[in-house]
Amino acid sequence: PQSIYLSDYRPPAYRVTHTELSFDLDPMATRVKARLHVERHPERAAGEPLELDGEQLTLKSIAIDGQPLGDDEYVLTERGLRVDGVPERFLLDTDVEIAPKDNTALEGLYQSGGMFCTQCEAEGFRRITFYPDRPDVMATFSTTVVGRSDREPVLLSNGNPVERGELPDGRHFVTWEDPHPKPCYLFALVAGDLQKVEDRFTTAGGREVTLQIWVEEENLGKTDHAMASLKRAMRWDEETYGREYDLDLFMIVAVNDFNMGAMENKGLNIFNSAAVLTHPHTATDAAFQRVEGIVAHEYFHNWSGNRVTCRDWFQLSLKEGFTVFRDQSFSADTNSAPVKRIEEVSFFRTAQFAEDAGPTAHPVRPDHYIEIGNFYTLTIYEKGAEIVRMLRNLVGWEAFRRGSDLYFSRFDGQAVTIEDFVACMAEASGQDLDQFMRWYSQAGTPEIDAHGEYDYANGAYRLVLRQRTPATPGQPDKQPLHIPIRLGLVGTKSGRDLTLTLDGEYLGQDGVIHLREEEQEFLFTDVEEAPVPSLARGFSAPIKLHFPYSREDLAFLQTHDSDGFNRWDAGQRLALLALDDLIAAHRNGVEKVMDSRVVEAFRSLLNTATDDKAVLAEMLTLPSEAYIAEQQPLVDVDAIHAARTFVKQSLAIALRDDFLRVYHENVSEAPYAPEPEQIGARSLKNVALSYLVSIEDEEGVELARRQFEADHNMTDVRQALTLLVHSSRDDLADPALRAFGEKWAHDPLVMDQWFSIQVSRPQADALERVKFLMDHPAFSLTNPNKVRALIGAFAQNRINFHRLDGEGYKLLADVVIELNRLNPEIASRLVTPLTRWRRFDEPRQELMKGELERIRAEKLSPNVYEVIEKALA
Ligand code: B3K
Ligand code: ZN
Repeated sequence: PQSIYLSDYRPPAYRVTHTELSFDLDPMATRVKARLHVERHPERAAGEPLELDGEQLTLKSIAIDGQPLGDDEYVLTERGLRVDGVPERFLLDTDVEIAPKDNTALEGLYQSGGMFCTQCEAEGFRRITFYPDRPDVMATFSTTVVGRSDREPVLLSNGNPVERGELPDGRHFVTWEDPHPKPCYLFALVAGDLQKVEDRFTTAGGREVTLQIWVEEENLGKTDHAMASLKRAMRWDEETYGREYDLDLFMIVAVNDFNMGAMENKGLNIFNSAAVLTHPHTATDAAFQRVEGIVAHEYFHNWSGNRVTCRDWFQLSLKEGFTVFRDQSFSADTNSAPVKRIEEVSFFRTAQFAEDAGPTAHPVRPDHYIEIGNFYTLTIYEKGAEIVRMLRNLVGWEAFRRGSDLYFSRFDGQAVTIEDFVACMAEASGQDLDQFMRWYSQAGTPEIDAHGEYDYANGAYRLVLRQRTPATPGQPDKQPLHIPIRLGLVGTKSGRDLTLTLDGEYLGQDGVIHLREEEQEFLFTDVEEAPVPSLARGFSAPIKLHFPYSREDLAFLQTHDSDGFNRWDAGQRLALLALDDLIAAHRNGVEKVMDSRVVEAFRSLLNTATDDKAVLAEMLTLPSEAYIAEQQPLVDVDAIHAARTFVKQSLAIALRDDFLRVYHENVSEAPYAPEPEQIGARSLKNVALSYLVSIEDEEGVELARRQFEADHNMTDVRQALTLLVHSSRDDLADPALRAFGEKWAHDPLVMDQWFSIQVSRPQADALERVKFLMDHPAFSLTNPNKVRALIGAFAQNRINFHRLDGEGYKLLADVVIELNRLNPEIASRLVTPLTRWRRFDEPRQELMKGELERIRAEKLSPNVYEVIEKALA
């Protein structure tokens, strides 16, 4: 496989202005007829050959302007089709055959259960028909779908239905027209025996939009939340970004077999059923929130992605980073904003930091790739969103909104670049964003070493910041970035934010300083008392910030910082310091002693009234093993697990009565609603319960058992079941698991949870359980959700995945080898934990590397090949 380079970009030789498609559906032999209205691109010379992408297509016929081409008038290659000597402007007709039923990669047209559906982004359309499969070719589409009236009563595609009718032999057809020019990656088709739930939305401009969610019959009761979320998102985008919907129909379809969360096809979003279906008894609070976020994300793409799209796939973050930022802002507005930010950042710092520090690290705008499917990453999405957030903060919301308006109006209907986007922001704000652009081209997480001192005599505080970005593959030397640091100086006497005066300029009590040099000094004057600095408030930049805080400083910030995010972060830092000592103690075989400052900090949290219970729940949550590992120079899996367990149990023993009280204070019989207040109370109660069960406190275990039995909602049931299964009380866990498994055998999304809970348990039998469950009738290697629920969840089970006998690694590698053949996109994602082998001790390194080499010896898909080569480089 060959790399593709951003620097090689050229406009296409030919573009397509209008695309007519007709599908005659059949599981093993679907016929696809395409008529493309083709013309030479004005920037390209005349006489160049027409080159179309096409994979796994059987060509039946081809004609230009109605004249069939003979075998010697075109060339079929491994990648597609070439025709020499085409006119300046012509109609191209092709007729191909494809086999959706055999399509286990779930790209292109495939069957999920009995239904046909498509996934074209990034390069799946080339598995449907011969086409210039690149985002800078934008055409209007007219699509006719023919199916069997009994098996496929519903036939959907993009845009509006314009004609339908019966055909002989029990077949029927529907024709769809999409008036908005789009790249083929936004094409969609769905056909099957589906039912719909319908609603309406009137846009600010008065357009009456019909909203439909299409599901299999048994899921009809699970669409309310997605529909409500959709309407909220539509209103929010009007009010916040001035963006209105532009068709009379908006459809969402739920499918069970789907590689990702969802896909923003124009007018016909296709969703992984896990990202759309909810019910209080089957979905947790987290799932409700995820559905809301994904529904909004896909809807927001209608502008940031569809109306204005990417020129090439190197620009992927143009649509993804911006759209993630938009969905994050939406969720923050609809839920508890501080807790949303805490969740985002804690995930980001665990998973994106690890990616940015590993062998597959890449810039937010990569400059080369082998397989674009490997670049739907946390870096492109989440770090891209952090960059957009920094831009918003740098230029301020009003200029950002003007920049956004400018971007949408200037580039409507076009395929553009990240420069185009940032240029709009620079133009609207008058700011120079040249240095800022380095965030897009430079991989790796910048580290800031900070120190400060208070000058009592002059009432000044001197803060020194030094930045460095570690080398990443292909980028040994890094340039300084423009890093906005939002900060406060918290007075140690008053406990309040002091006013910030920098170089005579008044910044308020919460200001932003700009680090642009490798090292910079900031001298704050008129600082009345000695402060503790609260740095990078709200995670104002995607950086690692080191400051030599004492534990007293951190305990102080945890109670006094006016920034909720940094209060939480101070607690995390304090816990990490204690964990560090315990990790060292474990390694050295020394007795572990709990840091009483952490206990006191928790005691005070548990005894201080709060109106945001969700934030309190986060503050009572210890850093995860994965996050702790991120902080270590070399990961000691067992020591981390032992230290974290020790801290958790010590807190539970010391504060047992407080946890018990908090539990009881937050039990509620009120009917379930996925609303912030209820969610906060439930998280708090469930965190308290997790402490109690961690020491197998009799009363705590009994509460968990009762919470499971009460069967009030899935959040509570799942937490209770998880705690029991992860404790050593198999006498309670086994019957509960059995009951749950039997009760929900018919519901694949609940069975996913049932799988995950079991294989993430810390007990030594987790691996055996994985093997056993792989033979369970509800498991299937061809269903990505099942693979994630069972194999993916096991790979996150740190002590068991990293077993010293290497059996965890071997199991993962076996599955990767199998999936490499069936579904390369999923295979290359699944292999990620093995690629991080350099982070572990010598014996584990050898074992992990051994498995990577075993995978490398296979005949690999480009997806897996690219990842393995990077991992072993
Ligand atoms: N744009 C899709 C991702 C599709 C990736 C396929 N390899 C989902 C999203 O980001 O909204
Ligand atoms: Zn997206």
